[in-house]
Amino acid sequence: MFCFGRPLDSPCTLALLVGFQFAFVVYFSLGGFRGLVSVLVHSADSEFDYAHPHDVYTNLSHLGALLPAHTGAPGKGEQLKDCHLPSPLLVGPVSVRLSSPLSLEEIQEKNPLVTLGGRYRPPDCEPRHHTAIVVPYRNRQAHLRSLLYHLHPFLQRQQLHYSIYIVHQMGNSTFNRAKLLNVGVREALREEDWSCLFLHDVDLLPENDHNSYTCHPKYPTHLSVAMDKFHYRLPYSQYFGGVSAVTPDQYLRMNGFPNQYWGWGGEDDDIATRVRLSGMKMVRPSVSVGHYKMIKHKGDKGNEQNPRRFDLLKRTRINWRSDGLNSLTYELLSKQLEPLYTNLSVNIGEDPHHPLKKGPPPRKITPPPTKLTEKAVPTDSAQKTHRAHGEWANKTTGERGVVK
Ligand code: UD2
Ligand code: MN
Repeated sequence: MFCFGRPLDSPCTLALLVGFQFAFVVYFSLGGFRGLVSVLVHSADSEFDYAHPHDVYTNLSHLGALLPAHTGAPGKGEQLKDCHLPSPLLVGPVSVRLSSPLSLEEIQEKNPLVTLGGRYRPPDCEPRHHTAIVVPYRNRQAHLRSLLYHLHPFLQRQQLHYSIYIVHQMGNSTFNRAKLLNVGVREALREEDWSCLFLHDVDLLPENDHNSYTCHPKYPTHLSVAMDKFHYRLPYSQYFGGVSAVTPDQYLRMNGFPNQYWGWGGEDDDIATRVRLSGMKMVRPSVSVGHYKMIKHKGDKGNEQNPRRFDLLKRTRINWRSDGLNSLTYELLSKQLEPLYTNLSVNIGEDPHHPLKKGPPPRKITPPPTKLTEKAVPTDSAQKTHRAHGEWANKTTGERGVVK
């Protein structure tokens, strides 16, 4: 108002122009509207003091005293009360050990209530949530130890019934994260009626135990919204990488995850698109809660960038009904109940486009769990015809198998 009616080259108009320019630069350098909102929300939300985190084993020592009762014969007529909501054991921000993880034996000693296969149930109350943590894995020993050291006490403080499944891709074929997740979900559900399935990178450590490892009843959840790697901001709105969670029903509805992404990248965006195409949306915790640290690492041998990912992503709309849970083939080589996790060693075959590809894909198909019934998997009519004869053929990869 002060400047109205003044010539364009007046100092006041120039100051306004410079001011606007500065505001634009700040706006875009923060990543537009979303970035601005996240910064404002972040600074307004001072409820958590990340500068003074708690030790990740805080509040758990008293549980050790309950050990004899915990290991005693179950069902002695005495019914446990439902666990309190929210868990009284939560502390908020927890510190993360990024270097020199303890040995597996030392981690085991720190977690006396974790039973064979990496399973846990609160000893003093009836859990309200049943969560399977599924980790795609190959050749990341040190990261795995960091994850186990950190995640076991984290989940115990949330008073969950949980189990950790490491889905170990055997052999030297190109890594396939999404296919390993499909295998992990299927094997986990064969074992137990989990209400929530967590899809968890091995190198991501949650920094706030208010970030609940439970599922939203209607929609898939993306949890790793604020990572140190991305300066504690969401990199883009459809981002679904890192740590996410689905119920078995949501998983069925989106026909699981794609099997065709060999190598690094693209599969997380495909999964995000499946969520949308199957009529769902994704939900997230707030930026102030969804804090994670990623252990720094270089790219792995056998997980080079997938040059086909952009082409594949263009075809998610066409492929999602035929590529996923309903076209999954693999061979379960072994299942070992380790003290801190269940190890699933699997042969998931080879990238059919790899120049050095040899041999056919694995033929043996493990029977699906009762919960993963075919009728809930979206199909097109051509697929139905194949499966009417108890046989399916994946039109895209040519993989064949028998549905039991
Ligand atoms: C990003 C995503 C990740 C995934 C990936 C692309 C984040 C935090 N994570 O991770 O979810 O979408 O991009 O594929 O943005 N792994 C092994 N051994 C290997 C290779 C991979 O165990 O040789 C597993 C492990 O669990 C790892 C995950 O696959 O955390 C993702 O691979 P990455 O960590 O190399 O990729 P990154 O950090 O770019
Ligand atoms: Mn990583």
